[in-house]
Amino acid sequence: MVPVVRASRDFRRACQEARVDGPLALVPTMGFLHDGHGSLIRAGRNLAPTVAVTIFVNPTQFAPNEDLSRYPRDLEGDLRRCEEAGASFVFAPGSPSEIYAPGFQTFVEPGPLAAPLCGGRRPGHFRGVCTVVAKLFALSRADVALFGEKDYQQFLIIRRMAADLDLGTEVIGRPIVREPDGLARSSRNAYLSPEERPRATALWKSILSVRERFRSGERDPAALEALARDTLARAGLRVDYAELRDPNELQPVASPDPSTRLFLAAFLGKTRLIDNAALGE
Ligand code: PAJ
Repeated sequence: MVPVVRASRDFRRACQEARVDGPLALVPTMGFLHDGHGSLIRAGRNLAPTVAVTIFVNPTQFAPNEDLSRYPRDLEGDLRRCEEAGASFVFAPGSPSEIYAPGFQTFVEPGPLAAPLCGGRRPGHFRGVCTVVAKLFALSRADVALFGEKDYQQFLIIRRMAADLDLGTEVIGRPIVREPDGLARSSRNAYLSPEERPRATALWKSILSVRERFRSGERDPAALEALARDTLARAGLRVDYAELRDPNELQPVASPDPSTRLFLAAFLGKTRLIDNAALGE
Protein backbone atom coordinates (compact mmCIF):
# COMPACT_ATOMS: atom_id res chain seq x y z
CA MET A 1 0.00 0.00 0.00
CA VAL A 2 1.09 3.59 -0.64
CA PRO A 3 3.01 5.05 2.35
CA VAL A 4 1.15 7.58 4.51
CA VAL A 5 2.68 10.30 6.68
CA ARG A 6 0.58 11.90 9.41
CA ALA A 7 2.86 14.69 10.69
CA SER A 8 3.89 17.88 8.86
CA ARG A 9 7.52 17.33 9.79
CA ASP A 10 7.47 13.83 8.22
CA PHE A 11 5.82 15.21 5.09
CA ARG A 12 8.56 17.84 4.80
CA ARG A 13 11.23 15.16 5.18
CA ALA A 14 9.62 12.76 2.67
CA CYS A 15 9.41 15.56 0.09
CA GLN A 16 12.99 16.61 0.72
CA GLU A 17 14.20 13.04 0.16
CA ALA A 18 12.06 12.63 -2.97
CA ARG A 19 13.42 15.79 -4.57
CA VAL A 20 16.87 14.17 -4.69
CA ASP A 21 15.50 11.84 -7.41
CA GLY A 22 14.21 14.69 -9.59
CA PRO A 23 11.12 16.90 -9.74
CA LEU A 24 8.30 16.49 -7.23
CA ALA A 25 4.64 16.83 -8.23
CA LEU A 26 1.99 17.72 -5.64
CA VAL A 27 -1.76 16.98 -5.78
CA PRO A 28 -3.63 18.71 -2.92
CA THR A 29 -7.09 17.27 -2.12
CA MET A 30 -9.72 17.10 0.60
CA GLY A 31 -10.14 13.35 0.12
CA PHE A 32 -13.16 11.19 -0.79
CA LEU A 33 -11.21 10.74 -3.98
CA HIS A 34 -12.75 10.03 -7.39
CA ASP A 35 -11.46 9.83 -10.93
CA GLY A 36 -11.10 13.63 -11.15
CA HIS A 37 -8.44 13.42 -8.44
CA GLY A 38 -7.07 10.26 -10.12
CA SER A 39 -6.55 12.16 -13.38
CA LEU A 40 -4.45 14.76 -11.52
CA ILE A 41 -2.28 12.05 -9.95
CA ARG A 42 -1.78 10.35 -13.32
CA ALA A 43 -0.90 13.70 -14.94
CA GLY A 44 1.63 14.22 -12.13
CA ARG A 45 3.23 10.87 -12.96
CA ASN A 46 3.89 12.12 -16.48
CA LEU A 47 5.69 15.19 -15.14
CA ALA A 48 7.71 13.91 -12.22
CA PRO A 49 9.10 10.66 -10.79
CA THR A 50 7.47 11.41 -7.42
CA VAL A 51 3.84 12.41 -6.87
CA ALA A 52 2.78 13.44 -3.36
CA VAL A 53 -0.96 13.56 -2.61
CA THR A 54 -2.33 15.48 0.38
CA ILE A 55 -5.67 14.66 1.97
CA PHE A 56 -6.90 17.34 4.38
CA VAL A 57 -10.40 18.71 4.90
CA ASN A 58 -9.25 22.28 5.46
CA PRO A 59 -11.40 23.98 8.12
CA THR A 60 -10.36 27.55 7.19
CA GLN A 61 -12.04 27.36 3.78
CA PHE A 62 -15.47 26.45 5.19
CA ALA A 63 -17.87 29.11 6.52
CA PRO A 64 -19.64 28.29 9.81
CA ASN A 65 -22.88 27.45 7.92
CA GLU A 66 -21.14 25.14 5.42
CA ASP A 67 -20.58 21.39 5.34
CA LEU A 68 -17.23 20.98 7.19
CA SER A 69 -18.57 18.52 9.78
CA ARG A 70 -20.42 16.35 7.25
CA TYR A 71 -17.84 16.52 4.43
CA PRO A 72 -17.47 12.87 3.26
CA ARG A 73 -14.37 10.97 4.39
CA ASP A 74 -12.95 7.54 3.49
CA LEU A 75 -9.20 7.34 4.09
CA GLU A 76 -8.96 3.62 3.27
CA GLY A 77 -10.71 4.03 -0.08
CA ASP A 78 -8.60 7.12 -0.79
CA LEU A 79 -5.35 5.26 -0.20
CA ARG A 80 -6.47 2.53 -2.61
CA ARG A 81 -7.22 5.14 -5.27
CA CYS A 82 -3.88 6.89 -4.68
CA GLU A 83 -2.10 3.56 -5.08
CA GLU A 84 -4.00 2.73 -8.30
CA ALA A 85 -3.31 6.16 -9.80
CA GLY A 86 0.41 5.88 -9.03
CA ALA A 87 0.91 8.23 -6.07
CA SER A 88 4.30 7.86 -4.35
CA PHE A 89 3.14 8.82 -0.86
CA VAL A 90 0.25 10.51 0.91
CA PHE A 91 0.17 13.23 3.56
CA ALA A 92 -3.02 12.88 5.63
CA PRO A 93 -2.55 15.12 8.68
CA GLY A 94 -3.42 13.20 11.84
CA SER A 95 -5.20 16.26 13.21
CA PRO A 96 -5.95 19.83 12.01
CA SER A 97 -3.32 21.07 14.50
CA GLU A 98 -0.63 19.53 12.22
CA ILE A 99 -1.53 22.35 9.82
CA TYR A 100 -2.90 24.98 12.19
CA ALA A 101 -0.76 24.84 15.32
CA PRO A 102 -1.98 26.67 18.43
CA GLY A 103 -1.39 30.40 17.98
CA PHE A 104 -1.75 30.22 14.17
CA GLN A 105 -2.74 33.69 12.91
CA THR A 106 -1.21 34.38 9.46
CA PHE A 107 -3.33 34.09 6.29
CA VAL A 108 -2.83 34.60 2.56
CA GLU A 109 -5.32 37.12 1.13
CA PRO A 110 -6.04 36.71 -2.60
CA GLY A 111 -6.80 39.76 -4.78
CA PRO A 112 -9.48 40.69 -7.33
CA LEU A 113 -9.57 37.19 -8.90
CA ALA A 114 -11.27 36.07 -5.68
CA ALA A 115 -13.98 38.78 -5.80
CA PRO A 116 -16.56 37.36 -8.27
CA LEU A 117 -18.36 34.00 -8.59
CA CYS A 118 -17.63 31.65 -5.65
CA GLY A 119 -15.54 34.37 -3.97
CA GLY A 120 -18.60 36.63 -3.78
CA ARG A 121 -20.87 33.84 -2.53
CA ARG A 122 -18.42 32.29 -0.04
CA PRO A 123 -16.61 35.14 1.76
CA GLY A 124 -13.25 34.02 3.15
CA HIS A 125 -13.31 30.74 1.21
CA PHE A 126 -10.38 31.49 -1.09
CA ARG A 127 -8.40 33.05 1.77
CA GLY A 128 -8.60 29.66 3.49
CA VAL A 129 -7.73 27.83 0.27
CA CYS A 130 -4.71 30.08 -0.44
CA THR A 131 -3.45 29.75 3.11
CA VAL A 132 -3.52 25.96 3.18
CA VAL A 133 -2.10 25.61 -0.34
CA ALA A 134 0.72 28.08 0.44
CA LYS A 135 1.57 25.94 3.47
CA LEU A 136 1.52 22.74 1.39
CA PHE A 137 3.81 24.39 -1.18
CA ALA A 138 6.15 25.52 1.61
CA LEU A 139 6.26 22.08 3.25
CA SER A 140 6.72 20.17 -0.01
CA ARG A 141 8.67 22.71 -2.11
CA ALA A 142 7.05 20.85 -5.02
CA ASP A 143 8.23 21.68 -8.53
CA VAL A 144 4.73 21.37 -9.97
CA ALA A 145 1.24 21.18 -8.48
CA LEU A 146 -1.84 19.96 -10.31
CA PHE A 147 -5.31 21.46 -9.98
CA GLY A 148 -8.59 20.67 -11.74
CA GLU A 149 -10.52 23.11 -13.90
CA LYS A 150 -13.60 21.85 -12.05
CA ASP A 151 -12.63 24.64 -9.64
CA TYR A 152 -11.45 27.00 -12.36
CA GLN A 153 -11.49 30.13 -10.20
CA GLN A 154 -9.50 28.31 -7.50
CA PHE A 155 -6.92 27.25 -10.12
CA LEU A 156 -6.46 30.85 -11.35
CA ILE A 157 -6.20 32.23 -7.81
CA ILE A 158 -3.59 29.64 -6.77
CA ARG A 159 -1.56 30.13 -9.94
CA ARG A 160 -1.58 33.90 -9.29
CA MET A 161 -0.62 33.37 -5.64
CA ALA A 162 2.33 31.14 -6.55
CA ALA A 163 3.60 33.75 -9.02
CA ASP A 164 2.97 36.76 -6.76
CA LEU A 165 4.66 35.19 -3.74
CA ASP A 166 7.51 33.52 -5.70
CA LEU A 167 6.60 30.18 -4.17
CA GLY A 168 8.64 28.27 -6.76
CA THR A 169 5.89 25.78 -7.60
CA GLU A 170 4.49 25.73 -11.13
CA VAL A 171 0.69 25.49 -11.04
CA ILE A 172 -0.88 23.36 -13.77
CA GLY A 173 -4.59 23.16 -14.62
CA ARG A 174 -6.19 19.94 -15.89
CA PRO A 175 -9.53 19.30 -17.65
CA ILE A 176 -12.73 18.38 -15.80
CA VAL A 177 -13.47 14.64 -15.51
CA ARG A 178 -17.18 13.90 -15.94
CA GLU A 179 -19.60 11.04 -15.34
CA PRO A 180 -20.95 9.40 -18.52
CA ASP A 181 -24.07 11.63 -18.30
CA GLY A 182 -21.94 14.80 -18.11
CA LEU A 183 -22.09 15.51 -14.36
CA ALA A 184 -18.67 16.77 -13.21
CA ARG A 185 -17.19 14.35 -10.70
CA SER A 186 -17.18 15.79 -7.20
CA SER A 187 -16.86 14.47 -3.66
CA ARG A 188 -20.05 16.42 -2.92
CA ASN A 189 -22.03 14.33 -5.45
CA ALA A 190 -22.21 11.79 -2.59
CA TYR A 191 -24.75 14.12 -0.94
CA LEU A 192 -27.25 13.68 -3.80
CA SER A 193 -30.25 11.43 -3.17
CA PRO A 194 -31.25 8.84 -5.82
CA GLU A 195 -34.07 11.22 -6.79
CA GLU A 196 -31.72 14.21 -7.10
CA ARG A 197 -28.85 12.51 -8.93
CA PRO A 198 -30.43 12.42 -12.45
CA ARG A 199 -31.50 16.08 -12.13
CA ALA A 200 -27.88 17.08 -11.40
CA THR A 201 -27.17 16.74 -15.14
CA ALA A 202 -28.93 20.12 -15.52
CA LEU A 203 -25.55 21.89 -15.16
CA TRP A 204 -24.05 20.00 -18.09
CA LYS A 205 -27.28 20.44 -20.11
CA SER A 206 -27.11 24.15 -19.36
CA ILE A 207 -23.53 24.29 -20.69
CA LEU A 208 -24.50 22.33 -23.83
CA SER A 209 -27.52 24.54 -24.58
CA VAL A 210 -25.52 27.76 -24.10
CA ARG A 211 -22.75 26.43 -26.37
CA GLU A 212 -25.35 25.53 -28.99
CA ARG A 213 -26.93 29.00 -28.85
CA PHE A 214 -23.44 30.57 -29.07
CA ARG A 215 -22.64 28.38 -32.09
CA SER A 216 -25.80 29.58 -33.82
CA GLY A 217 -24.58 33.16 -33.50
CA GLU A 218 -25.96 34.55 -30.23
CA ARG A 219 -23.41 37.04 -28.81
CA ASP A 220 -25.48 38.85 -26.17
CA PRO A 221 -24.04 37.76 -22.78
CA ALA A 222 -27.32 38.53 -20.97
CA ALA A 223 -29.27 36.28 -23.37
CA LEU A 224 -26.78 33.42 -22.96
CA GLU A 225 -26.77 33.77 -19.16
CA ALA A 226 -30.59 33.83 -19.10
CA LEU A 227 -30.64 30.59 -21.10
CA ALA A 228 -28.22 29.01 -18.60
CA ARG A 229 -30.35 30.10 -15.62
CA ASP A 230 -33.59 28.88 -17.26
CA THR A 231 -32.11 25.45 -17.99
CA LEU A 232 -31.11 25.08 -14.34
CA ALA A 233 -34.38 26.43 -12.95
CA ARG A 234 -36.51 24.20 -15.20
CA ALA A 235 -34.81 21.15 -13.62
CA GLY A 236 -35.74 22.52 -10.20
CA LEU A 237 -32.27 23.76 -9.19
CA ARG A 238 -31.89 27.03 -7.31
CA VAL A 239 -29.43 29.16 -9.27
CA ASP A 240 -26.59 30.71 -7.26
CA TYR A 241 -24.90 32.23 -10.32
CA ALA A 242 -24.70 31.70 -14.07
CA GLU A 243 -22.16 34.09 -15.55
CA LEU A 244 -19.95 34.51 -18.58
CA ARG A 245 -16.43 35.66 -17.76
CA ASP A 246 -13.09 35.95 -19.56
CA PRO A 247 -10.82 32.95 -18.81
CA ASN A 248 -7.86 34.93 -17.42
CA GLU A 249 -9.11 37.73 -15.16
CA LEU A 250 -12.70 36.52 -14.68
CA GLN A 251 -14.10 39.86 -15.83
CA PRO A 252 -17.55 40.18 -17.47
CA VAL A 253 -17.39 40.21 -21.27
CA ALA A 254 -19.17 42.58 -23.65
CA SER A 255 -18.95 40.20 -26.60
CA PRO A 256 -18.21 36.54 -25.82
CA ASP A 257 -15.72 34.58 -27.94
CA PRO A 258 -14.93 30.83 -27.95
CA SER A 259 -12.52 31.19 -25.00
CA THR A 260 -15.16 32.90 -22.81
CA ARG A 261 -16.24 30.60 -19.98
CA LEU A 262 -19.67 29.96 -18.55
CA PHE A 263 -19.55 29.58 -14.75
CA LEU A 264 -22.42 27.87 -12.94
CA ALA A 265 -23.30 27.31 -9.30
CA ALA A 266 -26.68 25.92 -8.25
CA PHE A 267 -28.31 24.25 -5.28
CA LEU A 268 -30.02 20.90 -5.69
CA GLY A 269 -31.75 20.48 -2.36
CA LYS A 270 -29.03 21.26 0.17
CA THR A 271 -26.17 20.37 -2.18
CA ARG A 272 -24.30 23.15 -3.95
CA LEU A 273 -22.94 22.07 -7.34
CA ILE A 274 -20.54 24.00 -9.58
CA ASP A 275 -19.42 23.58 -13.17
CA ASN A 276 -17.82 25.64 -15.93
CA ALA A 277 -16.72 25.36 -19.54
CA ALA A 278 -15.47 27.43 -22.45
CA LEU A 279 -18.18 28.35 -24.99
CA GLY A 280 -16.07 27.10 -27.86
CA GLU A 281 -15.02 23.66 -26.61
P1 PAJ B 1 -10.96 18.90 -3.67
O1 PAJ B 1 -12.34 19.41 -3.86
O2 PAJ B 1 -10.75 17.57 -3.03
O3 PAJ B 1 -10.25 18.90 -5.08
C1 PAJ B 1 -8.89 18.58 -5.19
C2 PAJ B 1 -8.47 18.83 -6.63
O4 PAJ B 1 -9.20 17.94 -7.50
C3 PAJ B 1 -8.79 20.26 -7.09
O5 PAJ B 1 -7.73 20.75 -7.87
C4 PAJ B 1 -10.04 20.06 -7.92
O6 PAJ B 1 -10.23 21.05 -8.91
C5 PAJ B 1 -9.76 18.71 -8.54
N1 PAJ B 1 -10.99 18.09 -9.04
C6 PAJ B 1 -12.13 17.87 -8.34
N2 PAJ B 1 -13.08 17.34 -9.13
C7 PAJ B 1 -12.53 17.23 -10.37
C8 PAJ B 1 -13.00 16.76 -11.63
N3 PAJ B 1 -14.23 16.30 -11.80
N4 PAJ B 1 -12.15 16.80 -12.69
C9 PAJ B 1 -10.88 17.29 -12.55
N5 PAJ B 1 -10.38 17.74 -11.38
C10 PAJ B 1 -11.19 17.71 -10.31
O7 PAJ B 1 -10.17 21.73 -4.23
C11 PAJ B 1 -9.93 21.29 -3.11
O8 PAJ B 1 -10.11 19.96 -2.78
C12 PAJ B 1 -9.40 22.16 -1.98
O9 PAJ B 1 -9.91 23.46 -2.12
C13 PAJ B 1 -7.86 22.19 -1.91
C14 PAJ B 1 -7.24 22.80 -3.18
C15 PAJ B 1 -7.29 20.80 -1.66
C16 PAJ B 1 -7.42 23.10 -0.71
O10 PAJ B 1 -7.96 22.64 0.47
